[in-house]
Amino acid sequence: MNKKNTNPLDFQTIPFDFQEYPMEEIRSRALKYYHNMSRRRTIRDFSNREVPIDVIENCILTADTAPSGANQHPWHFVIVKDPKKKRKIRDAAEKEEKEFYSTRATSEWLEVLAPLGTNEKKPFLETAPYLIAIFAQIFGVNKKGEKTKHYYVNESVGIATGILVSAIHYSGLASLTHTPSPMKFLNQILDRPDNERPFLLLIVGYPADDARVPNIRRKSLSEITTFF
Ligand code: IYR
Repeated sequence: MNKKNTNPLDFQTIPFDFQEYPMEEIRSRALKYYHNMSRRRTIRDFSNREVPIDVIENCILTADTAPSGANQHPWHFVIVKDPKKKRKIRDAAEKEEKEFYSTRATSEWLEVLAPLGTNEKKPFLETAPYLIAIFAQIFGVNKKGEKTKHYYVNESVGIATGILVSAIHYSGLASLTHTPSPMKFLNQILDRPDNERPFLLLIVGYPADDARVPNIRRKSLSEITTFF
């Protein structure tokens, strides 16, 4: 029989199944992962080539392994394949983007976007096989219908999204992190409740055969780090 728990901090634990590798292997895994992730690019020219749903499902299960504040998993993923829904999302997003590019964006903002060649046209919202709308649950709702507090929502959903982007790339597909702004229209089109705020729209699929990407560079280690 288990000892009775009298200490409130003595919550139930299970042994940790840590996978230990020899140091040479750790080195080589770190380098290989880096080389693999270096090949990831955000693409905007998508093919309409099909992607099996089980691949998407496994990438989402991978995203759900993300750490989250108080282990609350404050995220919800809506996977959109239905052409009618995609059309509605494209129409709404292009309406907002038109506003953004013609009036809302500051000239300073447009200047930094110029090298990326983005504009208000978002054909990929219909071309790509899947859109994944990621929602952040800014608060929870318990069984009695009462609001419950969620902690570190942005950090948690940001990490889950990063893991999702990485899983999609590792699987051999491409993605685009798209943030039409504002994107509240996603709640209405995708029938999500008020406690969920659209966080990001991820476009997933294969690149078009003639896809091109901006000629940008990544930063060097010394530009992004300080060691003590
Ligand atoms: N949401 C717009 C603008 C845009 C903003 C940033 I910051 C980008 O890195 C890319 C685009 C759009 O999707 O076109």
